[in-house]
Amino acid sequence: MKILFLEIETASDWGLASPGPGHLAAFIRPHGHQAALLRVPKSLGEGQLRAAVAKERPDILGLSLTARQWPRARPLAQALKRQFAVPIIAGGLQATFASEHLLASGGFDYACIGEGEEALLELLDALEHGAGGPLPPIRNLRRPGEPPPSLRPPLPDLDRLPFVARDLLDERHGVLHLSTQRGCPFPCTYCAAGRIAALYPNHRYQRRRSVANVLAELRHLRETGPVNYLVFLDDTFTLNPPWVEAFCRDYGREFAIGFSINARVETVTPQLLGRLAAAGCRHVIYGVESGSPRIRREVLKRPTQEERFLHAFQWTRQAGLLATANYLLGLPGETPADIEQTLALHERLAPDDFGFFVFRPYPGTSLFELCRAQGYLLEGHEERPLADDQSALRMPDLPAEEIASYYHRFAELRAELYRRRYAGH
Ligand code: B12
Repeated sequence: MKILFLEIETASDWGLASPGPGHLAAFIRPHGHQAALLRVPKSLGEGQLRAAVAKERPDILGLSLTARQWPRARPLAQALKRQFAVPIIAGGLQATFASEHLLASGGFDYACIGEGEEALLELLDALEHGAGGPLPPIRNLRRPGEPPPSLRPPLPDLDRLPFVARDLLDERHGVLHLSTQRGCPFPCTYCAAGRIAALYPNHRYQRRRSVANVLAELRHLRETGPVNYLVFLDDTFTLNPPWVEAFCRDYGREFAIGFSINARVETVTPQLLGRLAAAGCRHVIYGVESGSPRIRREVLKRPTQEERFLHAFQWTRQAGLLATANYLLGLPGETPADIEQTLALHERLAPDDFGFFVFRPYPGTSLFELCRAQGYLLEGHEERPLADDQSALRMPDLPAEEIASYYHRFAELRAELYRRRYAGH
């Protein structure tokens, strides 16, 4: 069977394609199935898409979806369903946490809930060997009009998985992306990553590859093509300090390739940052999210002290690493005074760079439920493609126009930072 994954693009070009299909392709190929990926940029019209899909002659179409991709994926899947007599399956967080809504759209035959490797393989095998009649139920796969399926346990040992099928990732310039773990143990209310574990109440979702397995992939990559820089995609790379120290020791001995990680300020120490820097780490990205202690504590469930942020940024710079801060704007219950506190914290942190994002409630998260309960969600919000500065919420104390104007203020601050840095004023 041949599965064609469609990468539904939402911005002009994100660079990297979704890694999910790369993991699935690596898993199914040794069983005799084929996988390819077709990027669907915004400029590709419906007719061109039809022609490109037809040329690939797939037996099944697969879409990996985040909330942001859904508004564009929905009409495209509906159109493809009318044109092609092949099943269409969606996976990823949108399919996992909004499966009923997704299947009710009429564009999809299956929604994959949670990890997809074994479920997709079982489906492809069943399609190949079935006589075209109805298929038996497959764990993790939900069909239209059916209740949620039972889930198989998470894959017990990540070291036993094949390395990601990198031909599907569309990486450029020798900048390669790696995951060393699945799952994040923190209960942040805005993030779906932490909610995945709750799908598996009787199993441990948090798993990490061994250092040896990660290094084996890197050796293989070095032999296969250029490796100029590594980006670790793990939500929090700095979990489990003994693992990180072992990685730094072994990686540092063998590789001289710079890399970036995501971290949480509570998980770093000057010692750990020093080890990371010595091993080749160049850049640490921290989620700061809000400068308001009330918002951090009550809304985000991240009761980090301001001092901790200041220390972590200081230690990061002292270790010779670039520190990036990410902020969220327009959180439920936020007031202009809270965002002013974010601006004030930003000034004190003085990060080397920063990202700023208008908060979007993602299905599966507790903030999504809170927004619904408070009546903050705009009518038809799921289907609405929103510009970067647009909020999906209508809140009495923080109008959407004010959120947009704070977004532009952050954009101006960033432009100013770069002007100061490179133009000297
Ligand atoms: C790499 C990455 C990116 C890359 C590429 C992703 C892309 N093209 O969409 C880049 C840098 C481009 C990116 C951008 C953004 N990202 Co991003 N990104 C990630 C990250 C760090 C890793 C994804 C990954 O490798 N997962 C590992 C694989 C194995 O897991 P998986 O994708 O869930 O796949 C498994 C299952 O879901 C399932 N599955 C997945 N797809 C499919 C398809 C089929 C057919 C089947 C059967 C099964 C299946 O099987 C897979 C294997 O078990 C995740 C965080 C995370 N930990 O997942 C965030 C994450 C996906 N991103 C997120 C966000 C918010 C964004 C941005 C909006 C950021 C921003 N503000 O600009 C943009 C928008 C992306 C977009 N396309 O619209 C959110 C999505 C939240 C949501 N519910 O929608 C996440 C979860 C981060 C977070 N915790 O908030 N991102």
